[in-house]
Amino acid sequence: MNQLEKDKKPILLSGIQPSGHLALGNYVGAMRNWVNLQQDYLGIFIVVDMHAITVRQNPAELRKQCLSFAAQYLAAGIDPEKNIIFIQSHVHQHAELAWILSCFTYMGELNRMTQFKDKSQRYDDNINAGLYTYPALMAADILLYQTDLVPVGADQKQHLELARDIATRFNNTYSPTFKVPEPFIPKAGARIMSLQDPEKKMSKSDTNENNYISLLDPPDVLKRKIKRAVTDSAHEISPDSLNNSAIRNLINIYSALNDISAAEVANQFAGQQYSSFKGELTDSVVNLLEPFQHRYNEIIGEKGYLSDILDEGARRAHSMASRTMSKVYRKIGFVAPGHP
Ligand code: ATP
Ligand code: LTN
Repeated sequence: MNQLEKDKKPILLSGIQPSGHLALGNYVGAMRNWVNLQQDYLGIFIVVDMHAITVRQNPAELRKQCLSFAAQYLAAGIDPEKNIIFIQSHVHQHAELAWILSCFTYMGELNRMTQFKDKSQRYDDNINAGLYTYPALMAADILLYQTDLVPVGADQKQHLELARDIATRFNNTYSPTFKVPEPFIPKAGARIMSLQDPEKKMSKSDTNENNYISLLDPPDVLKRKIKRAVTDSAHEISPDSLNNSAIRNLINIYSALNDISAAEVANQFAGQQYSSFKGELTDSVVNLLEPFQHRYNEIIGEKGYLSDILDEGARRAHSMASRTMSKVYRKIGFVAPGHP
């Protein structure tokens, strides 16, 4: 192994759909870990617009959100000098590998995906084939770059396991081609629940804005949303609060933001009124989001800066992806262009 290979960092890859508004669940479940892990990995962070169109999007809004999400990746602390950030549709190999991998994915496997079941209930007027084959595109995103680690929230575990199965199946059919990636699911904050309905996950494209905290909500809106978050009929925090899904969720958010366990939070605030705990929680959220929003406003105001980063990201991603694609095409028996 030469020095260059020894210096090569392992690859970390993740993506978020530019649908709705980036929410606190996305931050603690995914983005925060991207930032923490970037020292030891080469990070590849994608704005997955091709995934977003599995649900109908307004074109002008989608265009705007793609850039806004990329700016929020940077505002969260992703270093564009050390990582690769780009928009999925700028790198054509994602669509190409997705097709190949869909031929290595069984319908029985896709039928078991809970995200497909949930989204086909939520969008029952548009249960399209893309929504169904979505996991093959996600596997392509990951496998194109010989990814080592994929930091995501708990809801993506099933998709990741399928990506591993697809990679293993392809490797066993031909010969080792794809690295089989490992998931990274955080201990705290992997599944933040809705503020109004703690039985369902906080989702950034929820039609009720009171269900989620947007990373771009101004402090008065954050305060109002937390104040209105559902609780139970008790009035104060106790160790028993962890048995109630609504309070447990608020405790989990506080725990994730302050790096202390949920049990410690329940002990620390035992005897305090819900309203006073909510005040502390609001402070934690504002402390996180104020500097974040400040950085975001600077970045989004400088359009040239952002597009240079995204162009450079797509260029580097394209070159890495084309290496994997030529291996894949050769292994499956496609004739190379120019060699009839
Ligand atoms: P949508 O509502 O638009 O379908 P979403 O909020 O579920 O979106 P995704 O784009 O599907 O967001 O997810 C982006 C990342 O955020 C993924 O890694 C996902 O696991 C994580 N994530 C999403 N929601 C939560 C949540 N409530 N708690 C923790 N992590 C989450
Ligand atoms: N399916 C993911 C988003 C996603 C992703 C990825 C995450 C698309 N491609 C690759 C990690 C790696 C979701 O959160 N809905």
